[in-house]
Amino acid sequence: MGKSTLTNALVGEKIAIVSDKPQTTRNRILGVLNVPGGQMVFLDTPGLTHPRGKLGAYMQAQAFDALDGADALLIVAAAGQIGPQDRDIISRMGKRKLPKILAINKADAASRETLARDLASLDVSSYDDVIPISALRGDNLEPLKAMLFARMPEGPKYFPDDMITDQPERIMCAEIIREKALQNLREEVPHGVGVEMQRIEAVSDALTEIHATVYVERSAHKSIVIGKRGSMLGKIGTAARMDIERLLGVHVALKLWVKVREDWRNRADDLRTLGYIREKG
Ligand SMILES: Nc1nc2c(ncn2[C@@H]2O[C@H](COP(=O)(O)OP(=O)(O)OP(=O)(O)O)[C@@H](O)[C@H]2O)c(=O)[nH]1
Ligand SMILES: [Mg+2]
Repeated sequence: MGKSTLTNALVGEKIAIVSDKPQTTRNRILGVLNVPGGQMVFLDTPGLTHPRGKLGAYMQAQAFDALDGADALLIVAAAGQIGPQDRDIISRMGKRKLPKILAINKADAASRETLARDLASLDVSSYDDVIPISALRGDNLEPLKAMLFARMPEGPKYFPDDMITDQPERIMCAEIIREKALQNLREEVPHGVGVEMQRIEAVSDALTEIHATVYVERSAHKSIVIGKRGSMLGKIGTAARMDIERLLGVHVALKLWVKVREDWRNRADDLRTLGYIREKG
């Protein structure tokens, strides 16, 4: 759909990881955008799909918890890829009593005809606005921001100007590693990847050492993640290190270990270790 790509584009910084694999986002990701005359806080969430297992239930809860107290709902669908499940969500969310905007994303990759067909086939009567956008190219994002801002109630400013997300650096580092795993691995392997930060240590002003463990669900997956003579882990590690260096602004020595935790996505203790803990409820 491009929810996280859109969140990053709206706040103007990379705060949410992105990949072409479904169910990339597992937590609610908060992003802050200051505009003339106000501030908007975006909550990027996992998709509203049907959950599987304990991690799936956690992800659903993250998405629904974010609805509580929201001032507006921005539903993102992908042009030319709107399936029965999307239609169901669009219609169910249409019943919510708050301002609702439907963004048809990936307009860059769809023809005018496809967009027109999508729009004609959807019941959007309960939505306040419908807008085609491209989160990737940035098309129509200014009008979208204006639409959202127009629906915002007046209230206190929640975050200081220099704060763009509430995620601690260690979580962002773990997410970057997971992103590189998602981007480089295939089939069912990436979905069973979890990253635990072991240690972040500034060894000097210019160098930080980071130790992290990559969890996988099966020993066969462990060999895939490590790759021939460590080639896959090296690729994931190098890509992650470069992004982490940009984030932290120092040189980073990144040490990755791979560990098998059978069925961790269904184990409460493992979910807790990896930071998948509900703050409420
Ligand atoms: N062509 C095109 N691709 C896009 C656009 N926005 C996102 N994508 C691609 O769509 C894929 C999914 O993007 P994400 O931002 O991770 O989507 P998401 O909705 O956050 O996905 P989950 O977190 O898994 O629910 C990535 O490969 C993006 O590069 C867009 O406007 N145009
Ligand atoms: Mg996402």
